Amino acid sequence: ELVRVRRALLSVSDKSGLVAFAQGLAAAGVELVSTGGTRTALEAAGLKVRDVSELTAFPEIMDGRVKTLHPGVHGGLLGIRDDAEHQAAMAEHSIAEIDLAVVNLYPFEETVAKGADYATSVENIDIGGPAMIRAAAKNHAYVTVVTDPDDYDRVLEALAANDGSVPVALRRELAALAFARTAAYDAAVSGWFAGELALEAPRHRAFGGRLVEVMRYGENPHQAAAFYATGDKRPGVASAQLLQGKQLSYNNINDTDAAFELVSEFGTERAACAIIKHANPCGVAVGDSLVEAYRRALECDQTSAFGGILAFNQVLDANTAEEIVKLFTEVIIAPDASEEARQILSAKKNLRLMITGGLADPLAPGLTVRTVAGGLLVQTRDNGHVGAQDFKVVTKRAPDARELSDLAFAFRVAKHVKSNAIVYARDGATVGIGAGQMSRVDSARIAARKAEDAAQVLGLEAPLTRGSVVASDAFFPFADGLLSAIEAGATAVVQPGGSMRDQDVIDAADEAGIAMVFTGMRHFRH
Ligand code: 93A
Repeated sequence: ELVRVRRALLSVSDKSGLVAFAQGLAAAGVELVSTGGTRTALEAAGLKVRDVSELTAFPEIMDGRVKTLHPGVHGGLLGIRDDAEHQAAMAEHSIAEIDLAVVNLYPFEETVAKGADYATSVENIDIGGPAMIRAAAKNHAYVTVVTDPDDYDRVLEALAANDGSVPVALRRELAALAFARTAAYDAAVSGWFAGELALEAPRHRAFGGRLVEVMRYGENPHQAAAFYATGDKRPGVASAQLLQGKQLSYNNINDTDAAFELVSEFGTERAACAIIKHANPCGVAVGDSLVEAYRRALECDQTSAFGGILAFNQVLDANTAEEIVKLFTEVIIAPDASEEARQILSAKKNLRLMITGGLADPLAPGLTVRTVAGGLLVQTRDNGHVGAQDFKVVTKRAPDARELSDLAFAFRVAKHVKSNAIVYARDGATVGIGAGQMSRVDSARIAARKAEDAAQVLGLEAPLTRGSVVASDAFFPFADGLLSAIEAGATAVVQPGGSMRDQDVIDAADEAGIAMVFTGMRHFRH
């Protein structure tokens, strides 16, 4: 089971930790073989290194596109050490055994992230590196493969403890890591292509990501968790910069994503704020200033907003920051924050402030993935968008201009509320949100109840649902949900339509004298 490491092939783009590792290998009596750039780095540190062309009897050609893709390398990595025929082939073709492959890849992900052009990105797709990594990993019964500088020390320790060998358990683990790395690499390449060519079908891309950080725990403390980046650098929680506060938790990342995707729906024309708890909004508003949007979003459900996530669609200013610090908030995400605002927020040590550099594009293509037992469910993201211009009036009364603008606002928010979603809105602010119920009428009742609670908190005589509009993420299957909304005081309704009983629902609306529009598009979100 123990194979003595006599020869190592080193070919790395990320040269961190390389010299110390190679020095350790040389001290353990391992012969070093390298490709051009790696060899230069090692020789500069005074190490004795053979060039890979000595194994291939072939020079690097085509600007390095072909440097290790040769039987002299791949035979040395793949040959079975105790197979007589393999050994004979190696002897016949003068193939030297390679016991250790130290390879990390052309920085494709980083190159793309820097905004490189198409040709440069393509040139950074490593071919020879993954081939070597996969060959060494396949032959892990004899060969050790290292793809991450973080593992260099472990390998040196293993060599020291095992008389110049790497135990099979570590070889197996490193092989597993190697395939995880090449899988993530190819997923990044396919994701880049899908983005460049606007290919939307799930079959156009593989799924994978690069491990960015391990979290202290997952959704609950007894669950382990990690964050993987897919390489997509569009503005959002994955690419955002954390300006202050400790690392985000699993739930924080999930909620912050929900918050930022929602607030990005409003573009930059008017200031907007979304407050999120448990991935659902508990208040959303637009306003003439960010602070006004924040205050109005907060009024929707101040009780739930405690310890929430705030998202803004414009540069966070001092006025808004002054208001925010009055309440306990977990995370703020915004395109940017002024110097003054940063100063004010810095007083709150545990508050996380994230800046994205821009807004997410709600119309952008892309895929969403979730796991089910034994599989992945993949779909194109919900980039569907209907505005007031798409609404079809189905009642005798048409909504007036104010109602129309609130209907568009409410339906946009409803898209980001877990189904069944009911959203009451008035003057560009949510006034009651019902989320995640198994029956639509329950969501309608809960939203109205929450508006009553809010009225009490604010000291109002009547809940703000009086004279509001209401949005439903999917059609009302019966008139009961609508009747509940009418009872709460809604004067206009937006819903997709398409129920067998649409006519019952339209009749109920007409009878109450309210206006109703159909969108023809639903926004389930689970
Ligand atoms: O261009 S390649 O796809 N063709 C190859 O034959 C090849 N062999 C190693 N890229 C290849 N590599 C990569 O070169 C390695 O994966 C590593 O990232 C890099 C190391 O090159 P250098 O030692 O010249 O810096």
